[in-house]
Amino acid sequence: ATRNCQLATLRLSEKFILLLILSAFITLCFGAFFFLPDNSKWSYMDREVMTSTDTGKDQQLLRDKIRADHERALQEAKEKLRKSREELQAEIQTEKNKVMEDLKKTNAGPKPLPPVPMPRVVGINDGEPPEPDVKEKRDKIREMMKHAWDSYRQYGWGYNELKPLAKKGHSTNIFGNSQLGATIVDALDTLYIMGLHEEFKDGQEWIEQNLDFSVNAEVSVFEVNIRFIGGLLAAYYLSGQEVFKLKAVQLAEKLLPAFNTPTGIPWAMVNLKSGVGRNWGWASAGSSILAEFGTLHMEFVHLTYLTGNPAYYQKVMHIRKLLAKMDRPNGLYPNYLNPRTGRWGQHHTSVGGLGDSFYEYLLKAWLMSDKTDTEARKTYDDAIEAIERHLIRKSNGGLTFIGEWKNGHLERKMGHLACFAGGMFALGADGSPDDKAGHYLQLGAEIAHTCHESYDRTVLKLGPEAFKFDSGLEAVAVRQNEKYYILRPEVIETYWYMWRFTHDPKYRQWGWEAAQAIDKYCRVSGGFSGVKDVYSSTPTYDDVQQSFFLAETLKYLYLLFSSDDLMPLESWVFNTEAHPLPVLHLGNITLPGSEPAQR
Ligand code: DMJ
Repeated sequence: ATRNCQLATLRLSEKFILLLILSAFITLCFGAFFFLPDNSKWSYMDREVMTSTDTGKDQQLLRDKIRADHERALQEAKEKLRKSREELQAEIQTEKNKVMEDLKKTNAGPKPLPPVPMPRVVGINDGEPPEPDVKEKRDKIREMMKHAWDSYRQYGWGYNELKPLAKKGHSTNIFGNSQLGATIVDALDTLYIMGLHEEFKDGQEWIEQNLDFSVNAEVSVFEVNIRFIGGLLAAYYLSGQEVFKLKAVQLAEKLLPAFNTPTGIPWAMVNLKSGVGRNWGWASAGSSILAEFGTLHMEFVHLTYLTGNPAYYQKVMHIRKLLAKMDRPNGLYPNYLNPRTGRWGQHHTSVGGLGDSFYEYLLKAWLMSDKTDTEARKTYDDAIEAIERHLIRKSNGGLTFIGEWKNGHLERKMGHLACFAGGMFALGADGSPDDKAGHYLQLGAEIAHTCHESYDRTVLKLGPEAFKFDSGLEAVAVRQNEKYYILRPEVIETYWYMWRFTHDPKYRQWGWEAAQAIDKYCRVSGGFSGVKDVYSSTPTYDDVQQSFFLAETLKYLYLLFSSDDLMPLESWVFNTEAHPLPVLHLGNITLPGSEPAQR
């Protein structure tokens, strides 16, 4: 065995030596080819080429090309070798950057959206009233908008809001710690409707270049939806500029993780970067808020319409279905719902803060669907009936008010926010059951009157945040922390709807009173500010110009002094931040994911 092994080893080493000789020979041949003078090589190749073709001209061209390529490659190599190490490194870096840029363009670029027919967009220009005195008022409102915008442009540009006294940017926790230019997005459609096109273009440019939602910020899902998605969609429908649609969709995608809860009821807040959601610490037992998770429908239906992605529609319909299955104390919807357990939190019902726009969006879902979403209409009618029975009362002085229901007890207090309901009742009058259209229009008028009283009974002629109907008090605030006015729109919003449905001149009169009071007491050189006490003749300012002042308050005032053909209510439905979205003729269109729900 040992001998055999030795023989095998010997045979192996012989083989190895033979292999070595062979490879040395091959290397020699190659070397000879490369080290031979150029001429001898080319003549060999020429011969080869000549024998394989007959056309001498073509062969010459081919030879020239090969020669030129060879020369160029040699030249490039020489130049590279002459370059310093730094130059070479810089070149490599430039190449790398280019590759990265190309990669970014292909990966992170906005996904193209499917083309969908543009809904009918009518009445978006002009609206000049025939009466010269009304036109004058309208011009004044446009001037106020200019002052609010220009001040923000000068002192707060890119920040969410403006501090008009400190003359610098401002933000609140609803936008996380981000600077998302909330005022720009919120104001765009008002600028457009007022014909302030230069300002609109300026805002559009900022959005194109700066609005980026890949930020580590924990934002309010509701606020971002109504102000940003609503604002961007309205700007898109009015101007037709694709950028607004793309930004709205990018943002909406970032909100979707908020729905990852055991019930599908979204968290109040979501981190735009991580997608982690949570609820407000102050909300009853970790609950989500009715007016927040119930105020997504309009924007989300439009998102599904524009993207073809059924997810948005399905999310909001899931919320609706879940609510429909739940027991409601006295037929009322409590403001708090736990997204983990799917159970109501504290039994507190209000048409003001925490509840308000949930009811508004039921009605508007029906209007926005060209009145085909009858499920939404029915839910609205039932909810309003319960509200009328349990929350709406007449004061001793004859003022109709909407109180708040707290664990079986009616608190005779109405918030400024609840004043929007006058407009909602009027808007929902047509189409209400049992021929109650007249009744709801009347109810709208009574709420408008009460809210006007809450303004008229103050020193500044501006309404307090909340007012009572108790112990001889009628429509006045009692507690110091309820006496402020922060440029809110709700009362003016109701005046506008009432004006559209009745043309009673008192609504224009009341709107003008409010506009004058705002101009007199809230205007400062750096914009408009909220005031801390509407009962004090020497106003102290809160130093915030809220973005909704430009989105809503000034827009509703402007529309109040315009003719009805501007933004006709048959074609447009205003979201809760006054961003107009066109009616979708859902009788003729099937939304992706909507098939069973529409029947
Ligand atoms: C706005 O952001 C919206 O109208 C919302 O529905 C509640 N109120 C504020 C303005 O007061």
